Amino acid sequence: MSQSSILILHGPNLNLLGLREPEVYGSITLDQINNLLKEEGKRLQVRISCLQSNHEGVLIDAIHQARDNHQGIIINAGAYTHTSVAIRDALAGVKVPTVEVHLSNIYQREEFRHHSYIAPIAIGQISGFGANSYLLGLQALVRYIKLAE
Ligand code: CA2
Repeated sequence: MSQSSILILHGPNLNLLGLREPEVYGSITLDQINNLLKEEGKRLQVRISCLQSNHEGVLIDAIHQARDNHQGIIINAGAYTHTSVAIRDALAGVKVPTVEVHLSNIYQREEFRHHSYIAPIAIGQISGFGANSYLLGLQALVRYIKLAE
């Protein structure tokens, strides 16, 4: 059987990781996180594709394309987590199993970050473990996909 393919989506401002506000989001860069995910992908025998965008429509187009090209999605939608019905609708529409991840623990932060439009349509959410949130999310997603096969 051919390898599953996982799409990693990073939302707005995550390109600044490691370059600004290290006290909130740590010193790791987005490239470093993507490299860790690719290494973990090799170990788990899945293909990893990574995309960061500051534009809601670009993220939505990538979600639509995932329907035919990927078996799972890991998404850190950044601030769109708390605002975007459109990203939620796209994820719900394509029905590709999705794990929502956050570097910070969104429930320990401002009240407006406590609500996620994505959480109700995701298979699960991992929040607060820094870059490890992505790796834990990937492990959980791959296990979910393999159990469903
Ligand atoms: O904790 C997370 O992963 C967040 O998704 C990060 C978002 C925030 O809006 C969410 O509430 C929680 C913000 C990403 C912005 O990343 C930056 C990195 C460095 C400098 C400035 C912003």
